[in-house]
Amino acid sequence: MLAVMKRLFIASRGNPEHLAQLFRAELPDYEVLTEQPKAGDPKVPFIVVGRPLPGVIRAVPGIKLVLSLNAGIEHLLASGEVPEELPIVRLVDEGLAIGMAEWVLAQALSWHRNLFLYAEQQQRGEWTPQVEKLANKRRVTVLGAGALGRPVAEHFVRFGFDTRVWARSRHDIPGATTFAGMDQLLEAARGADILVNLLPLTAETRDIVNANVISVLADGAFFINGARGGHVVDADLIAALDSGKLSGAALDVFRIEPLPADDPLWKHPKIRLSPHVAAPTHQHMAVKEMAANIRRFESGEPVLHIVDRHKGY
Ligand code: NDP
Ligand code: OXD
Repeated sequence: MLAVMKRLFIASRGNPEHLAQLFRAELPDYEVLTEQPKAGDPKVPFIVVGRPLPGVIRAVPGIKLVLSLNAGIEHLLASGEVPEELPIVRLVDEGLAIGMAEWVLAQALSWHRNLFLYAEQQQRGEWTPQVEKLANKRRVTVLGAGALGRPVAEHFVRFGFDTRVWARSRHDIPGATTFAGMDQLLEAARGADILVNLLPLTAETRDIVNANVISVLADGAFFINGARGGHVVDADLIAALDSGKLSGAALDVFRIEPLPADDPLWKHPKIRLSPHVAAPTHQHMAVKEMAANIRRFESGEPVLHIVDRHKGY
């Protein structure tokens, strides 16, 4: 057991009191602070952050571990607010995985079974049945095989889709065909009827969904983005929707959030938007995961889900 001070600071921009109560229930032996600790105060080894204000993390005396309230931590890395030597723990929990799977599958199945099309037909009072295919006649490619990509791919397999998964390293996902590395990106995406993006935003993955990748998809494919807006070259996406190369897109994330009122994505007839809600953080579940990691740190066990700064995720 390491001799760590049992103090935790929640640096949430909103009202941190609810989170503090949850932490107090999980870690009853801890002092949970919601006011910024200062130099000279007793040490506070743990900080829980969403999007911290400048200087907040560095001002915490004796800080040892930064626990992110988000799965994606590119904003923390880009901000320069977390000193190089300080480990960052990303949020990985079942709530996020279930939420993302629900959102992605809802979009994919709605497109696959022409529900978007029938909703438009209903507006016109039109009765035009489409040729309905079964899932095993559709190919899905999932970009990312991590905490969110893997369970999503497993759901596609369960439904019977011809499922392909692309990641940095090779994964074994029963029922799916897997691909690894930039050299195999186009092979993984080739002929896909549905492309799902669940990558982290890094220097390597920024702009990865571009005209090149879209060109190898099946004609009339559907694109689903639950990861980050910076993965997509919006001009290429719009051009592909306008030309019919893509028949539609479901977007939950954008380069600028909230999406500016004049952004063409708002009004595009083939785009379905949601306001970054695919996999919201369920605080009671997230707190359990974070508390378990704090206990691991305390007892000298390896902390889970530490960000690899070199890889950027
Ligand atoms: P993980 O870090 O668990 O998984 C990332 C996956 O991407 C891994 O399989 C990794 O490969 C792969 N990958 C990373 N870089 C590359 C690369 N250069 N080439 C190929 N594959 C790569 O992330 P999560 O699954 O937890 O989250 C994915 C993203 O979802 C988050 O970063 C966040 O942006 C977004 N998100 C969105 C939410 C929303 O509400 N819309 C909510 C939560 C997260 P490997 O396995 O080989 O390392
Ligand atoms: C996350 C998110 O990364 O909300 O957790 O997108």
